[in-house]
Amino acid sequence: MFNAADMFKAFGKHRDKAIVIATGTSGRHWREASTDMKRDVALGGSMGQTTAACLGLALGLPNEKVCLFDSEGSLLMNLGILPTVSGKQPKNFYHFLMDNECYATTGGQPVANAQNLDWAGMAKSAGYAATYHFDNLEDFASNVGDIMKKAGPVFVSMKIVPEIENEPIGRRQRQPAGRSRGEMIRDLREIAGVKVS
Ligand SMILES: Cc1ncc(C[n+]2csc(CCOP(=O)(O)OP(=O)(O)O)c2C)c(N)n1
Ligand SMILES: [Mg+2]
Repeated sequence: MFNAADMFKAFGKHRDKAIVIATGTSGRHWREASTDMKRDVALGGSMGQTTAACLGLALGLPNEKVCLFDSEGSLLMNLGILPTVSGKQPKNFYHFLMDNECYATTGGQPVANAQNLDWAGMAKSAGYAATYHFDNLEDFASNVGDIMKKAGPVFVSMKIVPEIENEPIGRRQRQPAGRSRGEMIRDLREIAGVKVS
């Protein structure tokens, strides 16, 4: 397993102009690593829906690379999205999975059979163009540059150290406010070249 913060630092060197969506407990570390906030899209707590939303972004913005940092509990809620992605073969879609083997946000409840799931294998048999699995930072860091040059849909499974939240939600330290939804949509429209009069 490796830390999300280190993983994001390594990825950030190869991000270039990609649009990045980081979800799950560990997704917050992307904020420290990102150097282009205008190309970061926040999807908040849309558990089970993030992968489909990002497929939509990739299909709608075919000239932009779309990188999703997904979480395994969320992906499990909508596993049928894997063949849906493959059926569309979006060349610009990079699907990273931060597999921490638990539902960290809600207290660390175990994900069923987490130690034995072969996520890259599932993506491969669903029809992704390229699939990878990493359980240490060194291998990830030395391969991520080449991965970002591959034609998608690419799936990258990573074993990530869980950062379990045990405080009741109301007592948790609030994350500093990022951009508002309106600002995010304005930036996406600019990227897409959509003019609003
Ligand atoms: C539809 C739905 N069900 C339940 C929740 C509550 N919930 C928020 S995060 C979370 C756990 C998410 O686990 P995972 O996707 O593995 O991300 P992690 O917390 O491990 O980073 C749950 C159950 C939710 N937000 N939406
Ligand atoms: Mg998880």
